[in-house]
Amino acid sequence: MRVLITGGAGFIGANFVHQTVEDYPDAQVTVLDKLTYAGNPASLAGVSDRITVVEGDVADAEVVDALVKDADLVVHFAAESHNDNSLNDPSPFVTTNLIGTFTLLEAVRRHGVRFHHISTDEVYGDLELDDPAKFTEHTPYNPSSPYSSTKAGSDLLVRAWVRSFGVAATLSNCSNNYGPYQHIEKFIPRQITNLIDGVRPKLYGAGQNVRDWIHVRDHNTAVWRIIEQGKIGETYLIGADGEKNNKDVVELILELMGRDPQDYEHVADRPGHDLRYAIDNTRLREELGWDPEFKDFRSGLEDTIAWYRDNEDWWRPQKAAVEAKYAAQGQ
Ligand code: NAD
Ligand code: TDX
Repeated sequence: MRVLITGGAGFIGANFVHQTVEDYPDAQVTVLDKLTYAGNPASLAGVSDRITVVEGDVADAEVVDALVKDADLVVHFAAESHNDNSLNDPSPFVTTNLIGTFTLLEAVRRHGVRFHHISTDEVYGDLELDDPAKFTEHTPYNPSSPYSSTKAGSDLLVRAWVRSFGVAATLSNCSNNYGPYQHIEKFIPRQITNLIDGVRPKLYGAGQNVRDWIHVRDHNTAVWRIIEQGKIGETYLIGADGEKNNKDVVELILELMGRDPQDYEHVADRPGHDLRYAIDNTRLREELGWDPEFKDFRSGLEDTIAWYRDNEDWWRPQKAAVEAKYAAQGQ
């Protein structure tokens, strides 16, 4: 099986590459990645002799066509992924998330290649804090940010290419991931690395916003399950019942790192900040029999803290620039 993994040098993609090499020893893995600020070849160092890495843009039709032609399966992770960046400059979000997905869809259509599209629960907008509801596969799309709206648009392109052109695609929309190799601009690794540096964690607004945390390894086992057993044209929601508000997460990180749980600061809130995400994973569990491995957030977080402590070489080169950018916007 020849697998083309787009965005394989990013957080979830790199973890997916590691898991694929481990669990599918016969797979021939090619990574297509533009190596933007978020792509780090060091995340693939341990498997570099087992994979081929091509530096290129998913919106470049020529590069994409040549790689898709030689693949049996495309797993599409590549995206601009950070909400805060999308508020500062939406342009690369439109190009990568919309044009990039369109370019891949045209190539898999031409060459009859199986496609799996990786997306986010943010396409559904947000829920009220006191609403017992969760997102399901039938929740109407209602994205809030330039990031989530371009992801929503990319999902709709995939659905249309399935219906109109018979492309063999599945889709998955996952909740917030945590784990190794996550860029330090993101909430959890930002606070862990701040604490390693003796800096207080930064909570946007009052910290009441709720995210539904899942370990990246569980996201990726679900993706493989959908690729192998999912129905073509269908969407599966991926989540592991991990709802927590940001304040509780910061307090837990502080506690696990041996600090006073109240020793954090409130900073400027994100404009348009989604209140709450929550995934109903019934379909994935009941139809595909998937079950997460990391059921205890506390121990998953402990492992993640240990990873950032042990891998300072991986994140240190980016820390000063990330914090300077946040400081300039009062965050
Ligand atoms: P990331 O920002 O860590 O990685 C993105 C990768 O894509 C990087 O390696 C980057 O270099 C690459 N890339 C960006 N633009 C490209 C382009 N034009 N051509 C080729 N490569 C390009 O993102 P992530 O957190 O690993 O997210 C991966 C996917 O999962 C995204 O599609 C995202 O929407 C989705 N997702 C993420 C989460 C989460 O919690 N992080 C949750 C649900 C869904
Ligand atoms: O310093 C911070 N302080 C803070 O309170 C940062 C960076 C974030 N936050 C808050 C904002 C969110 O409520 O923490 C929460 C999580 O923030 P992010 O890590 O930026 O994630 P989020 O915006 O929820 O989006 C993430 O999950 C869904 C990924 O970045 C997306 O790619 C994915 O689709």
